[in-house]
Amino acid sequence: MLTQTINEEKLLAEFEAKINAEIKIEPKDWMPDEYRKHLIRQMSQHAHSEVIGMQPEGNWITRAPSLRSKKILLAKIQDEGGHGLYLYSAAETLGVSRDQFIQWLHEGKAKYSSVFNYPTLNWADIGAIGWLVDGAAITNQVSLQRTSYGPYSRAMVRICKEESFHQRQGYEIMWRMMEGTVDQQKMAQDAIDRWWWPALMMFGPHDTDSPRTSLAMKWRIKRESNDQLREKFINKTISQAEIIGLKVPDPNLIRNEDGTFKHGDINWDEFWQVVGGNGPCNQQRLEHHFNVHKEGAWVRESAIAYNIKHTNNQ
Ligand code: BYC
Repeated sequence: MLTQTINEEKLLAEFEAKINAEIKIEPKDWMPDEYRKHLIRQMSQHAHSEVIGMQPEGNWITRAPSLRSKKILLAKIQDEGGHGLYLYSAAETLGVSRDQFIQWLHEGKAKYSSVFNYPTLNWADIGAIGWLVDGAAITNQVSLQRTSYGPYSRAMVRICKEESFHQRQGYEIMWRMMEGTVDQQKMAQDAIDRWWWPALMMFGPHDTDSPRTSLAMKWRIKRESNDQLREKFINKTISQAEIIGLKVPDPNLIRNEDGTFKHGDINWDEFWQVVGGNGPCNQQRLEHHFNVHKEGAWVRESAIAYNIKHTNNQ
């Protein structure tokens, strides 16, 4: 027993020394159970967010206002599906199967980002998602490129490249609408009014109310805290809004002397309601995923059958 404890202490010290030296932890390396569990939870939730996040945008593929905008939207949504796949694969290196991740999602045991439980009511919402939701996501993901777990970090490098295109295409939609008719300008303002606060909530609770942050920062899973990232996001986004004539819906926003901003109070009751399954679209999103997953079973079975046949013939 004593030998086992000494051995574990030695392994933990080696693990932490690697992290402090910025050496990535790889799947076959020893890691504390808590580190593995945190990653399984965060990475699978991240993967689910990418895949569930396809739904609010998918709603507008048939109604995109031009062939160009339809092609861009289709490509973007496909990218999100791809991000989900990289992330599920990276999370599987921690010893949990993709089937298990999906089952946890369907049973309500795994979360996905709160922001995808809001509806997309008009075309400007597609602009707002790209600009604000992808903009918030990329702020977090740039930081996660330096996460201590190798497969997660490498998935983030690739995802960030695509995400920056997503952010720009969303901003372009908003900018075009602000150059358009008064009705189009109103639609754009209405979209930012509805998406601003959910985008700020994506970063999670304030640091003082975030139970997971302290260990995640110690082991460099998270490199910046929820509040630090949220501040980065508002500081870059508010000037982008001003350039095209949009206003963020925050009457208590403070402009600091150094040009940075302090946002007003976030409605945390709304956040926890949405996280707890009671947002406007939670039920719809999960039901849709469940049904499509069930209907798509034959595709997975055929792929496995093809793979077995192909391998046997080699
Ligand atoms: N929504 O202690 P905390 C995309 C939960 S998709 C729901 O701060 P942590 C895109 C949290 O899980 C990219 N739940 O936790 C796709 C925890 O509950 P559990 C989305 C949230 O993990 C398609 C509890 O609250 N990005 O770009 O240290 C179209 C306490 O929180 C949320 C990611 O998924 C939330 N917003 O920090 C367009 C990023 N916030 O699990 C775009 C990856 C908190 O203990 N994830 N909770 O029951 C992360 O970076 C971190 O997990 C978080 C939370 C910052 C979200």
